[in-house]
Amino acid sequence: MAVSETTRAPAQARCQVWGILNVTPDSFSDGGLFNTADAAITHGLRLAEQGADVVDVGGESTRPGAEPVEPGVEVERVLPVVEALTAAGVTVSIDTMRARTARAAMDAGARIVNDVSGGLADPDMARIVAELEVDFVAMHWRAHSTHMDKRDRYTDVVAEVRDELAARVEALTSAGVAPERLILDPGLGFAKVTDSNWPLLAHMDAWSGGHRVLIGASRKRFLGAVIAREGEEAPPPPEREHATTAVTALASPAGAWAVRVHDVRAACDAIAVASAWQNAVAGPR
Ligand code: PMM
Repeated sequence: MAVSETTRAPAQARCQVWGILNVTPDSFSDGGLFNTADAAITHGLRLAEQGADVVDVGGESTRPGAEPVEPGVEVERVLPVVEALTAAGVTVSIDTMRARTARAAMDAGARIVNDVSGGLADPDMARIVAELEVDFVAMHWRAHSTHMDKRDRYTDVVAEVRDELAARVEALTSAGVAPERLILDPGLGFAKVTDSNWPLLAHMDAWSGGHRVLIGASRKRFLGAVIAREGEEAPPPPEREHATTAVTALASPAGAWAVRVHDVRAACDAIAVASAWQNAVAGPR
């Protein structure tokens, strides 16, 4: 099935906010901060209190150059966190490329699978997601983190991402995943170092095929590159927060269904401002 033939995403009141929770020693922005189950649970609860609709729990870094972790280590890192957050009523997604981790997280109460490889990295993923009957984030992905930067080669990035995502939609729906369960993500920063990211943000409708869209721009390199002062190094990830919030304010009225961010409060504020603006455009003068 071509992406454009799929069910249009249901309308929603406002763009969702997904809070990032990496239970890892080495993620690019929050690596090492929430490396114990207790610290991660405390932070996950804080993200929910701040307004996160979903807390996205990951146990393996996907930053450029990151080496994979042992599957057992990933499961050990995430399971106690997923259990505690879901027991507290938080909606959890599991950020994993492994079907085994996805299933274990679902058994522990998670409700959504977020796979940065869109089901490419693990041949069992599509079947497991079809069996589980859960929402699935299919991100655009070309290679593992160790060598993805070399795959930032496009003639027409929007058309190529559209076609490569359409191939994932085809494979996933053929395996039994319902099209309305799919959330597409352009994979900002994944095989896209700097300039390749912007056309994907500017032309969401051209590659989404009417599916819900998740945007994960938070604190990434391409934002550092645009805000760098002349003659200076790009600011480090925590100093890319204002740029992230600007992306949220623009992505929400452009039709993003959700943003995946480190600073939930900032994203909620940006979405509230964008919504008030949009309502005033539609309302009386
Ligand atoms: N980016 C990272 C990890 N997981 N998942 C989705 N769906 N989209 C993304 O852009 C994305 C992701 C990068 O690492 P981080 O967890 O440190 O932000």
